Formats: sequence, C-alpha cells, structure tokens
Amino acid sequence: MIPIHVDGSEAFAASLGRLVARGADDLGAVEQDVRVIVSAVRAEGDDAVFRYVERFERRRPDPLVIRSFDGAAALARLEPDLRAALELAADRIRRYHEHQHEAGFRYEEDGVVLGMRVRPLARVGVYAPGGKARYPSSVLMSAIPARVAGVRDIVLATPAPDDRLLAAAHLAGVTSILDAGGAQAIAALAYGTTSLPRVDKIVGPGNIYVACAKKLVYGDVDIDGIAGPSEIVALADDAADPSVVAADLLSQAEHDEDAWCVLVTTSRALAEAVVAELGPQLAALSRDSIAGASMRTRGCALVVSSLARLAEVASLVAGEHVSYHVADPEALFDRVEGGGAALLGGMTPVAAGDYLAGPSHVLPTGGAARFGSPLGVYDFVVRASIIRYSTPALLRHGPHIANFARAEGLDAHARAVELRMSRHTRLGGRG
Ligand code: HSO
Ligand code: ZN
Repeated sequence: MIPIHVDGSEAFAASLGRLVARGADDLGAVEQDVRVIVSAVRAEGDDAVFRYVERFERRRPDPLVIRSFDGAAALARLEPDLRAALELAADRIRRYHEHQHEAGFRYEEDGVVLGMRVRPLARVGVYAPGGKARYPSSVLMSAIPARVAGVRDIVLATPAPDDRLLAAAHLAGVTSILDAGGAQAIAALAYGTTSLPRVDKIVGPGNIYVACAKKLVYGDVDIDGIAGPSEIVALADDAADPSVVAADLLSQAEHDEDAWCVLVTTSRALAEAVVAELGPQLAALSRDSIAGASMRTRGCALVVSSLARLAEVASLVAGEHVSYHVADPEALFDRVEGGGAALLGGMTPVAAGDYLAGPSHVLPTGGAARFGSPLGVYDFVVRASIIRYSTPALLRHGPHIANFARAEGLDAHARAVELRMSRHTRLGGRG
C-alpha cells in the first residue's frame, strides 16, 4: 500500500526530497479565473457576489448577510451527544487560548518611555468550506481564538450553513454570517460590499479557489496563511503499536486525496507491520477511496538508523501534525525543529488535537511549519509601538539622530530634531 525506503538508498533520498519540496498547491491553474471574480466583486459588490453564487451553487442566498442567527436554537436541535461534544470542545479551546493573551509593555529608559500596545483587530472573517470539508470543528478552531483576542465582529463566510455549523458559530461567538463560499466570499470579506463592511483579516482553510483568492487579496487585508492538504508525520520506534500508528496515518489520509501521510521509524519491522495494517483498516472506512488515493500517491515509510536521524528527517519535512510513537516522546520532541502540532505518546491521537484537546487545528501545511505557527490569539491582534521623549532625553539623543539623518542625506529629519533642541534652548530650558 505504501512503499518502505531505507535511509541511504536512492529511493529514500528521492522520497525525502519530494516531501521537502512539497509546497502549497500550485495555484497557477486557477489564478486567472480567480482574478476575474475578485475584481468583479471589488467593483460591483453584492451584485457580483450574488451572480457568482448563483452560477457556482445554483441558489440565491436570502439574505446574503445574516446578522442575527439563532445559533442557540440550532444547538438545541442537535443530537445530544454531538451537542455535548461541541460544547466540551468549545470550552476547552477557549481555555487553552486564554493562555495566549499578550499584554504589551511599557518601560522608561533615561527619560524615554517605550512600549508596545496590543489591541484586538476590529473585524475578522472566518472562512469555512462547504462540501466534503464542511467541519463545525474548524469554525470553533478559527473563531474562538479571535473571540478570546477580543475581536468585536467575527464574520463566518460559508455557503448555506446547516444546524451543525450554526451551532458551532454560536458557541464560537460568531457575530454574523456571509452566506457564500469560494473566491467571491473572500473578495467580499476583503473589500466589503453594501451589505458587508470589509474585515481586517481572513482566516480558515478552503479549496484551491479560496486559497488563491486569499493570496490575491493579501496586502489589502491580512490572511492567516495558505492552507494545503492535511499532513501527518508519525515518528515511531520498535515499541510503537503498529495498528495505532496506521490508524493515525489514515485519520489524516481521509481528509483529502492529496493528504501527506508519512511514517518515519527506526524499525524496519515496525514499518512492515504498519504497512500490513493499512489495507484492512482502510477497507473499513467510509472515505476509503479518498484515504486510499492519498496513501497510494503520497504515503511512504522511511526507515532510519537512529533517533537523531529521526529528529533530523522530521525537522526537514516539517509536518503539520507530528505524532510521537516513541518511548521518550518529550526527549525526541526537544530535538525536532518547527511549528505545527506535536502529539506526544501513543495515547495521543491526532484526532484529539483535531477536535477536543484545546489548541487550534488550523496549522501550517506544505512545509510552512518550518516558520509558521498554529492559528492563535496572536493572529488576531495588532501591535503599536509607543515612543515618548522627555526634553533632557531629546537633548541627549538629538545630535546623534541629526548626524545619522545627515549621513543618509535626510536634512528634514535632522531639522525636525534640531528645531526642537534650539527652541528648548531659546525658551531657557523649560521641560
Ligand atoms: N485535521 C484537519 C482538521 C480537521 N480534522 C477537521 C477533523 N476535522 C486539519 O489538518
Ligand atoms: Zn483531521
């Protein structure tokens, strides 16, 4: 089902090379179409959004922007077990993110007050896809960090939300809903329309059209990153439970035909046992064709000879989820670079992180975990630096500032300092 490659072989090097070079999807194929949609929405607003929703989804939203939705009623209509799971998840996600509050600071140094102010963004857009990736969990994982940051308006953009999504939106503190998906929804969020004021930042995963639209509007509005297909890198030693490792790999493979599911292990026997588990476990899944396609085209098992090399390979691949099926997961985690989510120990399924543990499951993909972090409260704030000079401080720093400015050929900068210094001297040294 998936090939096993041993470190030192050409196939291993090729496989690792392909993993390291994987990136976000190639958006080039859809860019022209998406540009047309984004420009039309920017120029025509609501009319263009309606037109594209009618064309792509064969329906006319009424209203396009839902300002007050009865999320509590939607929650009450859910099966009690699902309702309990959503409520527990929302509560845990909120509590985890409360640890991410950033306070800002102020201090004084030689008559200069310096600091940083941290304020929530005023308005954000949370995108949630329809179709095969309609996940209420992603609404919780995207909107709750924004809520905890103190964002005033959280707009959920999603086509034809059902009770599950409305319930999640309610629990997450979403304030309005844009009943549209695709590039047209992203453009409406970015530029605003008659019925929807523009937002400051757009977050959340979507298909290739959504990803491309986010890339195109970036700069006019902030975005969280470009989400690619789900990924798992399972790290295992010879004591790992092969059926558990296989189950974790399949749990991400079922998201997408293009998901990346990789096993890196110090044990050839374990690799063989995992591979043997995949077939029978796959056959029992409802999304067997999606998971099977991902496994066949992108799955692999890499066998290395030491834990040090395991850590090196994991750092190179920089997976979205890294699950540690080894005797001392903390020690190995210490040696692995990068962001994403670390699932430590054999009792920690990736699925726990996907739904309930607390951290957001909106994570960097496509190798962006080398530099990217999970979606968090820090994504929904804006920082301002604070500078306040006293007279003695400016008299002390002024000559240096003026010298520096003249060295760059910027007279007006120097004068703006010297004017103040001379005025102070003329006025006889009043502070
Ligand atoms: N594993 C996905 C998130 C998700 N899982 C949603 C279940 N539902 C992100 O990588
Ligand atoms: Zn998942």
